Amino acid sequence: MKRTLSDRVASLAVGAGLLMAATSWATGNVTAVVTDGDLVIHGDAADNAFAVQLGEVSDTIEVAGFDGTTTVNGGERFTAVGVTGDLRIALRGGDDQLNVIDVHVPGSLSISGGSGDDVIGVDDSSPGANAVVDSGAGNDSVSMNTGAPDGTLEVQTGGGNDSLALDGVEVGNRALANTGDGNDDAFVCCSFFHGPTVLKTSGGSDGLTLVGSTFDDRAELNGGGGTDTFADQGDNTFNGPLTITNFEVVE
Ligand SMILES: [Ca+2]
Ligand SMILES: [Ca+2]
Ligand SMILES: [Ca+2]
Repeated sequence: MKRTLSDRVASLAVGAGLLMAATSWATGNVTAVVTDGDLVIHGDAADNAFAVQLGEVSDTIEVAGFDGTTTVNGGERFTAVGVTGDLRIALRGGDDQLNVIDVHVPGSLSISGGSGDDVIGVDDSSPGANAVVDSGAGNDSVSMNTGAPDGTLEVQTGGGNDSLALDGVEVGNRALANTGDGNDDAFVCCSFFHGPTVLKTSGGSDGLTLVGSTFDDRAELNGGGGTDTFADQGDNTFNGPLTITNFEVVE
């Protein structure tokens, strides 16, 4: 489901709130470089808060700290030109916040959160190839609203009590979402999975909520260990074989 303008304004208002909240803690320096057509971004061990977004000049991507506290290459921002391949981001240690907004690279998108409690949002951004997000250890929050329409999607939130939201994603090929150990919440809404898809919540007592989504190929929903709850909120379509296992409570 594409968000309406009013939804986007509302989420921007929420984002502005986060931005203000971030001023007290966001710190450190992020390095960003274009190498062989790939935009490669590394956080440091501090609590980084930054955005990667469509630049004001066409065919550019801008990397900027939320509030001037987290620096980029020692300054306020970095404008990447000549990105013809992948976008690769490693947040590394610290409690990081990353927003990827309106970025469309020809290659793949990969984000790793590393240790720390990370908040990762990928909005209105789709790679030409595959998308891989791994938020690592810590209590992370990952949200995506676009997916990988022509490729594969792999989202892992690792250990810790995580929250995962896939809202309006489209995946052209294979998809895997795995919230790992810990007591996690996964929410999948309004999405299209054209290839074989696995949604698993692994160890810990987790919740999986599914609504308004279409699975064109094989689908596996797996709660893993712990006492897990599957909430089918309706309007889901399974055009291939469906397996639901390890959910002790079905709502
Ligand atoms: Ca993490
Ligand atoms: Ca987890
Ligand atoms: Ca579980």
